[in-house]
Amino acid sequence: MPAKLQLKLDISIKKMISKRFFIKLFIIQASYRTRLIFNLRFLINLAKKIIDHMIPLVSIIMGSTSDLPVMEDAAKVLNELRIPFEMNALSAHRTPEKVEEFARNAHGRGIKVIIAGAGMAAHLPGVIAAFTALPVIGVPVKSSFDGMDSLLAIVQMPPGIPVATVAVNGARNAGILAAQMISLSDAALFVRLVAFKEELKKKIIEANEALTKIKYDFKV
Ligand code: C2R
Repeated sequence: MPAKLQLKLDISIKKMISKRFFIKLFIIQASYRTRLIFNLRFLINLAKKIIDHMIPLVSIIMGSTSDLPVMEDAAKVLNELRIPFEMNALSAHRTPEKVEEFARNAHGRGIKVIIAGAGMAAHLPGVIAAFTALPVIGVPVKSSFDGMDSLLAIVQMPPGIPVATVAVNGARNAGILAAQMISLSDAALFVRLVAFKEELKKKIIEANEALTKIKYDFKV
């Protein structure tokens, strides 16, 4: 084959190869781009779904909506700690079947901790604890006898069916305790709780500074 013809042939082959190479490269790049866009879209949609349909981890139950002024302290602290929760009124006395149904299904719905508050003959937390192996935190609500009736009804559980009882009207502590339980398997929440406790220290330091400014003749 004459040298000129050979040279032309070589050039056209090279051109063909480089064209093909670039086309292939373009196709590969395009497929990666679409895959990346697809993955991003998938992640954005997932995040939206999680935000829109948060699954509650804590269930706050109260014997009556008259307990709400106390029980909303639990809701407030769970909100501060960014823990999804639900809130409902149920009564072991007035709606016993509903209490059983709720307690039996709570674990299956993804609930990790139940906070149950009630006043007077406060059987609600104990009855819930009887139907589920989930941890139940009881909040004695003060409505009569300074809350002693509900405190004793909640705290004096028979062996085998514990209810972690907080102080009378101590719904905020119930919320914090629930968060601490959940943080055992949620490292980010544990970090938030450590920061939360640090804030409490600051409050006492500030309170002591304020106390030093109060003057009495005999205060040293
Ligand atoms: P109302 O204000 O509705 O009359 O209720 C409630 O928690 C509330 O503090 C008065 C009080 O009754 C309490 N209650 C219970 C239960 N159901 C309602 N202790 C229960 O099932 O234990």
